[in-house]
Amino acid sequence: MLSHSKRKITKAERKKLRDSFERDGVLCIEEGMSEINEEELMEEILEGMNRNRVDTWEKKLRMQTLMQETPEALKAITRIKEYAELIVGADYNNPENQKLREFASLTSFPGCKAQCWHRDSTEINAVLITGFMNLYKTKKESGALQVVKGSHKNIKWLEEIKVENINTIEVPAKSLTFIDSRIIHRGGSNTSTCEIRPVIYASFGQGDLKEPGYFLDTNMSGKHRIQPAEN
Ligand SMILES: O=C(O)CCC(=O)C(=O)O
Ligand SMILES: [Fe+2]
Repeated sequence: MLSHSKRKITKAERKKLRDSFERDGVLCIEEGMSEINEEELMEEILEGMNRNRVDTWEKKLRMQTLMQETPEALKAITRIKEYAELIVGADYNNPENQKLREFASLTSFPGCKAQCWHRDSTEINAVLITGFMNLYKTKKESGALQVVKGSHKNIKWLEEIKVENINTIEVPAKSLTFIDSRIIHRGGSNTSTCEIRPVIYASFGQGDLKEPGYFLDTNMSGKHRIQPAEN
């Protein structure tokens, strides 16, 4: 895990981060979004539920909305972008792989079932990174993200998921977790009786992959991109 006080880092530290993201396909930055106001974002999620709920997964108790470019959301995108720029590899030097492709929210409520295990993209050379900001403290019981570390490197059609390889991303409020779109993962089940688990997420990368939903408000299309530092 990277601590958010580490945003200004040396070249060597950045290489270490990049190597670890390349190896694991996942990287957590605890409290990396600490200066973002989660109440403002929650307001925007609730407005989105009225405006444009998209419910792409289980129809019950897991809600997905498109995010709009409100001032707080813009701050959040900027922060996610800055961290992404630190950890992406050379594949993102291609301008076509730098654009914001998704900006949406997912909220699970008590009783929400786990998603099926999936990769957001099964294409071997897919270039797409997603940063999830957990608005609140997230425990396994509240439906934390679960990942199989390293699985982005070995894409097979049928795969056995071994319990010992599952990493459950339990994090403090306002943490940021990046995944490579090829990693096996799922939103977990919310077995709590009274906790919701809202996340907002932004994806940057290729826009022509087959599988991702590409949830992005049309107003934001083409407006944001990562600009990775020299590798
Ligand atoms: O809920 C999560 O953290 C993961 C969501 C996800 O993987 C998806 O919607 O594709
Ligand atoms: Fe996913």
